[in-house]
Amino acid sequence: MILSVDQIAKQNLEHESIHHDNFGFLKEKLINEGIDVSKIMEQLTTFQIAIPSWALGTGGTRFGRFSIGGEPTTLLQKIEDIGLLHALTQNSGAVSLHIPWDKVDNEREIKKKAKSLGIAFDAMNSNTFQDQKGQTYSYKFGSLCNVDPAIRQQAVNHNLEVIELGKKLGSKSLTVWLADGSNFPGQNNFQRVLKNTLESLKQIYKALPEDWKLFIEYKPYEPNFYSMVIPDWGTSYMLASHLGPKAFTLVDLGHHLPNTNIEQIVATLLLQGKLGGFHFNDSKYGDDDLSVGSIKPYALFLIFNELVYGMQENEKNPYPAWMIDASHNTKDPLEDLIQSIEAIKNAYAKALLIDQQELRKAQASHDVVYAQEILKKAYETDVRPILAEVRRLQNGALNPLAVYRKLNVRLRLIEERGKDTVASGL
Ligand SMILES: [Mn+2]
Repeated sequence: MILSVDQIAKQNLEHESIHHDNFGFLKEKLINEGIDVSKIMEQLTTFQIAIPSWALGTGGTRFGRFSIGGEPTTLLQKIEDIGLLHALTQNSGAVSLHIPWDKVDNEREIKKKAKSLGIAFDAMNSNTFQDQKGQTYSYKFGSLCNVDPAIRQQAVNHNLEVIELGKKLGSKSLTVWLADGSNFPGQNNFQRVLKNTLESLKQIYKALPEDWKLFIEYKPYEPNFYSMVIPDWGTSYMLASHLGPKAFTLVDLGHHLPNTNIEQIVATLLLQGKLGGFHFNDSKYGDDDLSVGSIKPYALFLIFNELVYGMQENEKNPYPAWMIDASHNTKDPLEDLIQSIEAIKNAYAKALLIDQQELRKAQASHDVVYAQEILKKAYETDVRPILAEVRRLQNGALNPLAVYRKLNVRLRLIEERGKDTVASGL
């Protein structure tokens, strides 16, 4: 299924006059406050968020999985679904593949389909946290960290294959997330597994093309519950620093213990030029993979405040790679992704409204109250008319969720693909 520009434009007619009033009012108000609205709109236009191929089916838990119907079963169908999202939102023009969940046996066709829908290939994701059919060695006791060199080599080789595949597709980065760790004290020698991991990563790093980046993700617990080999940003940063200039830390919002000050981590990594990428989601307790902004929208805004500052000030930090990393059991995955994209842009747009100059002044004069008020003022501005206008100008939907529902997209996908299809992945 493909949504045409005309179909979306026709749906926009219904919302157009209210939108026109809302946007006009907000634009005038912001201009009166000295804000460069067109610059903000430019920044929002170029902002593209990658969609992981595994977010297009209903996510499973270890207790059960409830298919929504019409789920994409092939990579071509997954790219088509991202095409639907991109047509509506104009901000999801990239896909992040997961190997071996995504079967790429027809590269040419896949590249052609992606190109026709305006979709680029973002980071490749390797998987050494599961055993695959026919695999020689098991990752039950770790992959890149394993005490057995043959198991480590198998895991390294898998990553090298993923790089090769990514080269063919036009990807420029590899994300490594390791489930490696231990469940009980004494199971692992902490120093040895960390050293093994670094040595394995060095082999992977050596195979990276010149213009590629390696992203190292961290996570404090789960699936291992006593220790993880890369539990925090400090360990990831240390590994990335040892590897060299093409290696970076990747921050996944859900991979922190409750109440961690993620915005401070973001600031530190930016200062060091080592923030490579971002995985968006939200959580109440742990790695809950809830929709972005559904639980802690203010924290998301504060994170974007640091990102906006860092993207301006820290020239040696490359432009970060943005991706949504969430998986749901209860919502239509496409509706959920529309909500997530909107929440991310909402936080970004609000952060762009912050009066940085005034904030510096407040900080210099130790005016704590005023500093907080500056942030609050930006946060409490309803920026949705700006987001809608940016979409309209790019032929997207004024209200993506309303259009998705009005055109019965899910129903049409079920008619096309069947009720019982299950997307590959978790
Ligand atoms: Mn992640």
